[in-house]
Amino acid sequence: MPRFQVPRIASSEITPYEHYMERRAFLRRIGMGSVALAAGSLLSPTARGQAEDGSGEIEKVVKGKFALPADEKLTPYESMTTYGNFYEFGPNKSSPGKNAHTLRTRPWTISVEGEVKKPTSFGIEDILKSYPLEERVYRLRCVEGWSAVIPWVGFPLAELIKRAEPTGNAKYVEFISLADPEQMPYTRVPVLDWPYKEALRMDEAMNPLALLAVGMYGKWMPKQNGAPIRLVLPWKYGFKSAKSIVKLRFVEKPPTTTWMQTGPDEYGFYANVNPEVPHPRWSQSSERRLGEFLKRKTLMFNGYAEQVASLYQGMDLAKNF
Ligand SMILES: Nc1nc2c(c(=O)[nH]1)N[C@H]1C(S)=C(S)[C@@H](COP(=O)(O)O)O[C@H]1N2
Ligand SMILES: [Mo]
Repeated sequence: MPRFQVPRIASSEITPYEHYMERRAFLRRIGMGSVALAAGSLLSPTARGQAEDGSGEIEKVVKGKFALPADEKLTPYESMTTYGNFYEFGPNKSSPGKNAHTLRTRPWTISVEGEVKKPTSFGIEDILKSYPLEERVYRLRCVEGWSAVIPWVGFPLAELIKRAEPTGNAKYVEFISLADPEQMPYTRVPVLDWPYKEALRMDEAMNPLALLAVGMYGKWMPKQNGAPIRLVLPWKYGFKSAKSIVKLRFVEKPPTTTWMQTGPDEYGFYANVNPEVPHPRWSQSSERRLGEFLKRKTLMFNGYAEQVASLYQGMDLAKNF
């Protein structure tokens, strides 16, 4: 993964979380939520499950138990939709924001296969009807050294896995992204080995922090951020959080993921955020939050040690990076 410069965004552009929540509550009261939040778009608030991506406020979001970390501010929506990685749409941080509009997210089917009692598939609409959505403010840290704080909207991955009824042989779960050359121009080029694949050990996948996200900032997921459904694993480097997922496969053997295949010495299976284990080409001890000037120290497990450290007890994290 090449390394790029993090753009500097004036701190005056960052909305403090309380202001953001107040503004949203206010806009909702006056019935203008989606208008104002869609940055000028004149769409009326869309019914749940009928939304277009990146537009329309999501109704009925429960405020989750994960609030904004103390002393931290939300990353501006504008930065999160114009800066990021989604290699199916191009090699630069600005590519997804420019190119992802060709992604078609309806109809969208997710299949569940492998070590499950009954392989099945369901549409995104079924998913949106089946799981209550909650908001969780999570840090995200990219392996390249930039980070962000984002209010995601989604539901626990564990809930979907429970309903899939994995067999006793299911030790890992793979997440496979869409790779359609007609919609994703860079899947015609061997930038990576398509489709994009990620995986978790079952106990990691069942951890309550692991989220399947369908929106952010109170709105449906923008295409460039992985619409209509993506992973969010806040204790791991950003590349583990696969976007635009079309398949979950339960398997017995440890799977090879896209980035392990691309650079086995640089990207491990676990990819836990760890300031003590440097990437072979750069340190992981500090990070620059999008919109901030000074670097801050990177926290073990990105600050989520309390929730996840027990998963890795007894493992040598310098070897299992
Ligand atoms: N399918 C797919 N998922 C992906 C990627 C990608 O290139 N393709 N990039 C990953 C990386 S490296 C990061 S840092 C995050 C960025 O997500 P964001 O743009 O929403 O911050 O998405 C991850 N998920
Ligand atoms: Mo990343």
